[in-house]
Amino acid sequence: MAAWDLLFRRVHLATFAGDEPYGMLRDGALAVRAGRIVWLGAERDLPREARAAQEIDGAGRWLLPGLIDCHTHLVHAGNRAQEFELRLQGASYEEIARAGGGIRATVAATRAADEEALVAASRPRLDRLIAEGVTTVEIKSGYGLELSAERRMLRAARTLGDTAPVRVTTTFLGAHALPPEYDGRADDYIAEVCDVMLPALFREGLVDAVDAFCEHIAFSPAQTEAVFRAARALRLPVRVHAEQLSDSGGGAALAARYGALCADHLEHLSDTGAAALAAAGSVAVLLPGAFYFLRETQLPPVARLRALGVPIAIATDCNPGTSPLSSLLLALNMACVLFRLAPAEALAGVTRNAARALGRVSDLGTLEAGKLADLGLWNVDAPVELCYHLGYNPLALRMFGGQISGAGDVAQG
Ligand code: DI6
Ligand code: FE
Repeated sequence: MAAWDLLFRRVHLATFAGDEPYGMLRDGALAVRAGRIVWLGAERDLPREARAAQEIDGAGRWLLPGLIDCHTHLVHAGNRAQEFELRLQGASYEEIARAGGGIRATVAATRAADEEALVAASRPRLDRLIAEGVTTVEIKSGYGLELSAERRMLRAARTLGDTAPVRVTTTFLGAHALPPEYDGRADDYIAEVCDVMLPALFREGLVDAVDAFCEHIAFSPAQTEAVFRAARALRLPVRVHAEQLSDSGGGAALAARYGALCADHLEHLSDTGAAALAAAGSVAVLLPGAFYFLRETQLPPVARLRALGVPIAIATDCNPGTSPLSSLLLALNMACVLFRLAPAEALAGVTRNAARALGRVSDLGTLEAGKLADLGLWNVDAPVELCYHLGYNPLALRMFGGQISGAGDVAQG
């Protein structure tokens, strides 16, 4: 048999494949060749002739799929700490947005930054995710709101992915907010998004998916649908920010009609909306960081989503206005404590279901032979500990595409 590149021995596996919540396989082993998982199973079933160029003794640690943060606005300039202070004095997020702060403040800072500055400002956030075992990150545009600035954001996202051990998928979110120069002309801006910005950025290879913010402070269902039609014409998958602040637009159901990969936020999702997601097979991406930071009280309908079999993913929503969060581990904890997800559900939400939300489930998100060898080895007695600790990162070793990229105190032979 061909020699393996690397073999993990004496590990417990949480595969997130199959029906059992964690997909646990105790006393296991996992082999990697040419950047992919080629064998996994109980260690006692290792083929007698198994040979590997390198062996790692896991010493009873837990091996999980690399974590996936499937919703971020990680590329941006500046921060909005002053707005945080105002909100603590009583101003609401919507009031600040209506007064020209909010997203527009970050748009001004982002427009003023060149590509290099965007990369430099964003890299520490990405590094913090990587340090927690994240191997795939979705990054949206949406703070440029004009062709050249949206391009800089997406190019910065690609550069980050090309220069760090992480897969970056990009999402064009031109329909995030109305830029000030289009005040009172939202339909004209949407036409620019659909007819000029999206086709140009797509041709430049900068767009993997298309998103829109469907909300009374952002874009209407009709405007959102125009964006989806433009995406469909380019055969790009769509996703949506919907039912975050209100159940105003039925954005999730609309996205479902366009076969959306996922619908995100969803605190105010109606039963009809949930049923539409179920019928379309779309993932519900829940963002507990934004819920927490906005002191939202309306909980997303987790029980309903569960009952309908809608896959649930969890992400940081890393952004300067509503979720200045660059810890996916903390998002896991919040998903359990605030949204009452079971730890196995939360973890499936940053592995298997997050991969599905990115349309990458054939390659990523579970430990299965044939998938890419993006893995995390964790210094824990059980996977639930990834959700349990606050402010503690038990990552022992991280593997990206078969390469070890960040090792702690793990013995390597
Ligand atoms: N929903 C959010 O939570 C972020 N964007 C969105 O559509 C907020 C973005 C910001 O406030 O900068
Ligand atoms: Fe978001």
